[in-house]
Amino acid sequence: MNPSNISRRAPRAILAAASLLACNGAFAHVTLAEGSAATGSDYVAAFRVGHACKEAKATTGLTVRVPAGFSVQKAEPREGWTLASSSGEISWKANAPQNALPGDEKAQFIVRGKLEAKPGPLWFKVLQTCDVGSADWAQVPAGDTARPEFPAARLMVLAPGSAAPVEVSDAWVRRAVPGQSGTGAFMKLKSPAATRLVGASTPVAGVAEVHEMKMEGDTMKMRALGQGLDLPAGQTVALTPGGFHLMLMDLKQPVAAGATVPITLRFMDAKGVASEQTLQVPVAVSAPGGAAGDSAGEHQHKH
Ligand SMILES: [Cu+2]
Repeated sequence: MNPSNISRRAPRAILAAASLLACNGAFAHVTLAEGSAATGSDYVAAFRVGHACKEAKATTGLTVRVPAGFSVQKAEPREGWTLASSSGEISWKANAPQNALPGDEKAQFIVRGKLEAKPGPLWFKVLQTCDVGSADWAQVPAGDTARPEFPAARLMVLAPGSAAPVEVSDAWVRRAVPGQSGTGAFMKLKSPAATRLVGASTPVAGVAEVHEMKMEGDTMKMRALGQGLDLPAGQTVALTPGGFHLMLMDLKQPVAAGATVPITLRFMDAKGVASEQTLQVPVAVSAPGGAAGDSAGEHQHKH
């Protein structure tokens, strides 16, 4: 393994750990700290355990069923736990109740190996055993929107040199009436690997920028994010009216409700790999699904 890879990974692991503190439902699952990696690369599978099984007080064991396409080089032992590996399985088991992982503590169980799978999702099924009961994180979602109760841990395997695609959902552009010079685009972004939204473009506007809207005293102020917007691995970042947003300025044509606007997002990941994704974004008067509170101000652009 290239040592520079290790040092680059470390800060991200810390970031991931920090984001665990802002605990949300997603971390109830067993997930991989680094959600994407290139085929042919050395990969550190760090399984994050964020809580005990339902109604249990502590995690007492973890068994990872290693999928084809990942060849294990080394599993990291855990103090006070017994590490065992057999063909296709790696398990850690607490030697005594006092070595178990308390439900309110988070830990990572680490397996190093080489990724040989073809690009696409690779699923690691993980059995978590507890003082009471167990949870088998082994369900493979049927589609992109499926949310099984016990999902397996997902690794997005990438072609070498390519960036992990960012998941975009609930995207919309606020309609602009004729004569209006600017409007905003909003969406949710979730990247499997740490990346940054560094820019955007669209044929309907002369300029598209990543903006932040913030209260300063009692005035709402907007500013362009020159460094772009951070997308921490696996975390949903929402672009909303009143928060981060894409500002479309110097509109070339009316942006009418019901129309669709192509928007190209530009990303730069933590390894410096640039990528683009083009979306077809519907135009609406307000957030689809009727999210309240965004009718204040037709998104006038004042700095
Ligand atoms: Cu703005």
